[in-house]
This record gives sequence, C-alpha cells and structure tokens, in this order.
Amino acid sequence: MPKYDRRQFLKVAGGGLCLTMVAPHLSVAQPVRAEKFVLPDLPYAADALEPVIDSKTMEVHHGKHHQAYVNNLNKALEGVPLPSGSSLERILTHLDSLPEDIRTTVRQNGGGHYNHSLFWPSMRPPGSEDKAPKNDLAAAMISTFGSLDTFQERFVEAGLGVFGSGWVWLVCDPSQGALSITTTANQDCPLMGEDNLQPLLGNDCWEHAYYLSYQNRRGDYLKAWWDLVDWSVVEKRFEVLS
Ligand code: MN3
Repeated sequence: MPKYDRRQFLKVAGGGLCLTMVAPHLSVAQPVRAEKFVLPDLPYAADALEPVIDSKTMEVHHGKHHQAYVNNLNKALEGVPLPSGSSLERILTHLDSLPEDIRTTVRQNGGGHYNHSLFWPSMRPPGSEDKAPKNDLAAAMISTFGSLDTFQERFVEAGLGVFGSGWVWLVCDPSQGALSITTTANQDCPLMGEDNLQPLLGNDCWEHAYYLSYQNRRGDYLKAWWDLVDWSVVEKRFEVLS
C-alpha cells in the first residue's frame, strides 16, 4: 500500500475499511484488482446501544444494509483495473477515473461502505460519563460554534433538514483545522466534495437507521443519539488531521 493510502487508511478508526487479499497469486501484466472489501464487525453487540437504537435496527442496518453496500461495491469493481491496494478513500476521491458505467454504483455503495464503517465505531453503549469532547477538539468546537450545546442544536437542525435520505456531518478542513457542519445526500460522503473536507463524526439520516423505534420522529432520534457518541474516537480523528 503506498504511503499516502496507508495514512488515509489509518485515519479511519477501527481499521474497518480493511482490504483482504483473496487472490495474492494473481500476477499479470495488466493490473487486476485482487482484493475485496469486507464488512467490518460491529465493535459491540447488536443490543448494546439500546434503548437509543434497538437491536433489530442494528442487525438489519449492519447485517443487511451495510453488507449489501459491500457486496455491490465488490461486484461493481470486479475485473476493474485499479492499483493494487487502492484504499476506499482513494477510490471515492477519484471516481472520475472509473469506467463511467460503474461510477454511480461505486459512488453509492462505496460511499455506503465508507460512511457506515465510520459510523459504527463512533458509537458506544449509552450512559457513559464522557458526554462531551475534550482537549483540542473541545476547544476547536467551542471556538467554532460558541458552545457544545449550540453545536449539538445545529447538528440536529442540519440532520432534520436532510430531505429524503442522507447524512449529517461534523467535518474538518485539514488545511486550516477549521470545523463545520455539513450534510450529504444519499450515501455521498464529505470526501467526495471539492474542498477535501474530512469527516470526523456523521449520523445516518436514512429512515432505516431509526424507523423501527422512532417512525417519522427523526428529531427524537437525532437528539437521543448524543448519548451514544464516543467522543474519544472523534478526538483521535481530529488529532490525526490537526
Ligand atoms: Mn445506513
């Protein structure tokens, strides 16, 4: 794996985007993709996030939705010549270099794999004492948003404003260390934009993320979700960038 890709890869906590060699013996003149993306395990039991997120939602969300993104991504990339060991980040930031007929499929399913691989390790069981970021991240958030409460209000507001399916994000512009809140449609991720925004924390605003427990009450889900956020993971992502 080239140095750049390894650095990008390590940015994503938990190594959830690991590529597994399945055919290392392949050696032909034309570079052929010899790895497949794999579904990362949940870092906790499916019922560990109850009552904020119910176990059935977690089982379907991780085992069916995320698995489908991984399967569809692998299928789309089958036989497509890519540099060996291409990271998902590199693929998502160079979509234009893919054959046109698979570009949308890779964007949707690669984005889905990437977003969910960031999402699972951003959470931990509810009821932790640590309900707020610390250190440099806390300072940057207070400087940007005025207070952590204001940040949370604006994040929830942005999540409520996602029409249809999408994500709400806390992102960092690494060139300036600047934080902001943004949203993406469908399974797009901030990396796909022109501004090189790096996602620090995202919440899934698709109905599949909350509908069984919350039905149409997305706002209730977005507010309850704060009890699950593992700020230590978000702090580490910020540290790598700053
Ligand atoms: Mn989802």
